[in-house]
Amino acid sequence: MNEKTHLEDLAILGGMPAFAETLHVGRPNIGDRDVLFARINDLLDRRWFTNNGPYVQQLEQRVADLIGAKHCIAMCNATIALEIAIRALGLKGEVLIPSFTFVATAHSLQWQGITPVFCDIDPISHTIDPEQVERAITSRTSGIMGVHVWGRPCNVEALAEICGRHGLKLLFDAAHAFCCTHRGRMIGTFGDAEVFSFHATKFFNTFEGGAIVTESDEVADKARLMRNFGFAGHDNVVQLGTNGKMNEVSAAMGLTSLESLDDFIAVNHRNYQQYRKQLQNIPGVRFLNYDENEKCNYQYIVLEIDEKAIEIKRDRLLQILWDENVMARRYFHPGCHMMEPYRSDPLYTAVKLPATEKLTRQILVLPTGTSVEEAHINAVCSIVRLAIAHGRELDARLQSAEASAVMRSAQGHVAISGDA
Ligand code: T4K
Repeated sequence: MNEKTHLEDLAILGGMPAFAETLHVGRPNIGDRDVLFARINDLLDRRWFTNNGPYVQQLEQRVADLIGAKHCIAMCNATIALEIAIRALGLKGEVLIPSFTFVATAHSLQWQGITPVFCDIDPISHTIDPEQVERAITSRTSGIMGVHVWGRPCNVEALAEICGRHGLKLLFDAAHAFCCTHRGRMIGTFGDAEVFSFHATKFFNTFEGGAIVTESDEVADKARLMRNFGFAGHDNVVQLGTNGKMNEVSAAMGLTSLESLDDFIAVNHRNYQQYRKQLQNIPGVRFLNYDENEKCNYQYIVLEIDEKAIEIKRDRLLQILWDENVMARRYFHPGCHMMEPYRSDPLYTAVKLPATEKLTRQILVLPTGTSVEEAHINAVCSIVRLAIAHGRELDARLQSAEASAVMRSAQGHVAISGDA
């Protein structure tokens, strides 16, 4: 793939796509294959595939040690882990959450008849705004679920203080924040419980997977029971439960990936610095920085495109990148409150979240991870820079091409109708 310097090079104007093979956001990182296959062979020999097997137990211990948390309960994915954490904490009624998050955060509540109450975010940190949270508390509120979006921590102190004052539970959706710190302390150790995602698209993955981490023996005990149908022993079901168990192949992947964690972070950090060098000084584009004094997984390369300051729309830029086979993403457009079932529910008609709605029109997430190389980043950045530098001309040319296409299709329609 080559860097692009002239408008005519762009695939959207007829040039060759920069990438023959599609470049994705969220390409999985893979540890040592031989070690993984050896582990899978072992579990096949053992014929112990799931139900709290030895690999799952090892993974839980290693994650708990890494985080410095008392308990880690591995799950089949983070969505089920959130649902179980919500029940184990006894949340009910209303729970305050951001709308600027992956829809699983909201669904995990709604799925079990709890009302997600959407609060706006702080436009700089992209995390839930404690002032909005405080204003949204009612007599039905039982808790707050903050989301450490992009692995950058919520304002945990302010949220904990509000929870303390109002007697609320504090849960964190830490899906993005494995191996990140806040003020030097590992994420996973805040609030009443936190939930990680180990989905394929996360920097550390178990194919599908997730975990609840907590300091509370009570929450951990409940979560373990709920993960396994409420079984407290053979034939002894002591409460309602579901199936949230992680299987042994996933745990084998997790144990193997843990051994390469530092390499994954080093590659992500290098990619992040390279992107930052090339994109941080473009007027109208805010490059999202990570605090170098904290540990971070650098899994998300995030741009905020200010459509008023540059003369090309975010969605146009997205379309240009897709035509180059760069599948950039606009997480978390359009915001949970604009998705079903929330959008059509009269409960949410009056919800106005200006900071969230503005941000969802601005975000562009670019590919990183161990499958992304220096030359890829140079090519992606050259496309972004070229499109932005010639925003007005590009937009005008594409608009006129689109208008001609509409005209041609309308004429074709008339001709066909005429034939008939
Ligand atoms: N809370 C938050 C804040 C979250 O971000 C998430 C998940 C959750 C909770 C729930 O966690 P889990 O229950 O999933 O453990 C993706 C992921 O599917 C989702 O896990 C993740 N957040 C979200 C941010 O991203 P989509 O809808 O973007 O998935 P999809 O299929 O479009 O894949 C994303 C990109 O990754 C594509 O460009 C292709 C690439 N990809 C994907 C897979 C699965 C690969 O290259 N290989 C793969 O195996 O949601």
